[in-house]
Amino acid sequence: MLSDRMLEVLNKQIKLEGDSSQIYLSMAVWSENKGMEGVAQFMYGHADEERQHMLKLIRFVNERGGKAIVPDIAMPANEFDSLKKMFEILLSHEVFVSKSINDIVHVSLEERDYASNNFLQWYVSEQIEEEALARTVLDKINLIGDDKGGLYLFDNDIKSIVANISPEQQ
Ligand code: OFO
Repeated sequence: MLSDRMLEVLNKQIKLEGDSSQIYLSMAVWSENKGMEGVAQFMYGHADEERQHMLKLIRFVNERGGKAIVPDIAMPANEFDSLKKMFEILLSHEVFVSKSINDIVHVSLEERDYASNNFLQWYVSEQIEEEALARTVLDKINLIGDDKGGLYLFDNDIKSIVANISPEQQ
């Protein structure tokens, strides 16, 4: 059985994962409108991944006898100054999500809820990958700078990142 405190922080995280999905979806739309098909594909795929993160938490809360709260849909930013700016926002969002997961892990220890602690380890590892991926992509964008040819290749290359994301990671 989940404690009230544990239930509260898990439900907050459910909302955060739902918001993440919306953020990526908005970035997918922006990229598609700018003709960056590869980036759009990456973002659409990631929006689905975030929804899976939300669902995994929902199922866990219910399995532990709590009541998962399905969050409202908040409208994310839908205009970005540049591709670089968009990926900077993405990275800082993932850093924020990692911090939130760490805080929940901390609560699970304080509550002596080792089942939740064990479950949350998956999110801890996932966040390491999410942050690393965002950093890698941003590094590539910084390397490209204003080179249009480089941007074209980048848009193509990012499709292979989508293809390499294994189903277990989603
Ligand atoms: Fe759910 O990991 Fe990104 O936000």
